[in-house]
Amino acid sequence: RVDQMERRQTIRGRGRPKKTIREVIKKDLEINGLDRSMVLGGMRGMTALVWLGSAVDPDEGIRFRGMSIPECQKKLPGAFPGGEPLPEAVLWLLLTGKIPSKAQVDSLSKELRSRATIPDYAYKAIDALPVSAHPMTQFTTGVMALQVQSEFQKAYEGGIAKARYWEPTYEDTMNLIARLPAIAAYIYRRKYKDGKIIPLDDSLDYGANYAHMLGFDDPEMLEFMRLYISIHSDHEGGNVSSHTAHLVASPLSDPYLAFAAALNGLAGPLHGLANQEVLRWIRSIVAEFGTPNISTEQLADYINKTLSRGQVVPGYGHGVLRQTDPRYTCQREFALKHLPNDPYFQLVSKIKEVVPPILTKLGKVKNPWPNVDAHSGVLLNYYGLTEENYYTVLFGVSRSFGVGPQLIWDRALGMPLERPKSVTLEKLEQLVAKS
Ligand code: FCX
Repeated sequence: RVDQMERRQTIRGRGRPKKTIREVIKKDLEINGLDRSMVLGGMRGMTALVWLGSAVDPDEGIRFRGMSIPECQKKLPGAFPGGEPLPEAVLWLLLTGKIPSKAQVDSLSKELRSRATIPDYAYKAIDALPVSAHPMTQFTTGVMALQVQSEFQKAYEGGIAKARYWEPTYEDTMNLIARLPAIAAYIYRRKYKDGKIIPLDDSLDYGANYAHMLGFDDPEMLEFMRLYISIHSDHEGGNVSSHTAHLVASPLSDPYLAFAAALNGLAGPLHGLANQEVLRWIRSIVAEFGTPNISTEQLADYINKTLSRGQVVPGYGHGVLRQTDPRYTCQREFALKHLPNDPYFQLVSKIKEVVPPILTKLGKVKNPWPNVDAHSGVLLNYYGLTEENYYTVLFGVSRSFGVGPQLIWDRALGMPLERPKSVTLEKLEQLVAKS
């Protein structure tokens, strides 16, 4: 116990309250080629990855193979004329860089359905966990169970040549993407409903089928799921989940192993879990005042209270973006069209007015604007998917559409093992002292 206290004390002494190296480095020092934003700033602003599918502009936001979200909405085939882009169309675009025809998208939908068989042991692996386990823990477990069928692992053991690595990677990726909705829906049904599996409907596309297997058949919800999966698919390569997948795949771990690791990163509250946190936070506001119809002053007080507790305002801020996230904007447009009078949507709109000036006033927040997670929860809640702890699973299914194609390209391009250099704190302190 004494030893334990000593260990803790050593860390505490080095921690944030003290004037440590972190504060010294914050003075924008550049020492011997070591940029503080790389070494101590979570590698912000460091370009270190090739990512084919998408790129994020700080002001304009995401572009999928050069196309903005409104362009995708205009040019990619939907389930009906003028409908939201089908996720399969986004997958085709991210993988090939080309805009598919409706017939090509339909054939991809069919192919994914044909690959969607789930081995019984994957359900059993999930069943081994208590129902109380967080849905993301159950999800990663299900993905790890699917890994048993990895084509890449089999091919590697069989001595496949380097030039052909991408082929079994392609098979694994397509199988994984195809199987995720059934695994994800099983977790939802098991944790929140009667546990009965709703089988895949051969007449439905990917997004609609996922909603259907969860137990939702309202055409508006099916359409929202198509939009949801499309906009959550990819966000260039440096975000935690995408980068994790790329990193873990770099020593030739197969797509299942890489994607399970990515999910574990997505499950962090500063990344994909933020969508869960947003709805939880909105509910706490409603609980505090007994109604979502609150005044601007009441809302500002609540936001300040959140900050004074040392917590972040979930759904606001971003590592790269410096304006409102276009993924927020397109969800807002969807809500304005379909649920303009929903009191939770109206509260979200009010939050968007009140939060940015408060965060700006703090003087340290680089982006006070809403991100994708600030909006998705109220839409899902409106359509009856009220269990916010499940929301990151939806994000996870969607993220496979961005991560998967890149893993195929990583192998096709022969991308090397990732191995950046680190530096000890002592060495860093010596460099600072000398500078
Ligand atoms: N509320 C309160 N404080 C915030 C904040 C917020 N929404 N956003 C940033 N800050 C704080 C940071 O915590 C940091 O404080 P510190 O210096 O005391 O540690 C300071 O402002 C500077 O951070 P900044 O450089 O602006 O932002 P980062 O790149 O470090 O972090 C995230 C970006 C997204 C992690 C941060 O804005 C945040 O915590 N937001 C809330 C959680 C969230 O919505 N995450 C989802 C992001 C995204 F869309 C996704 O991945 O899904």
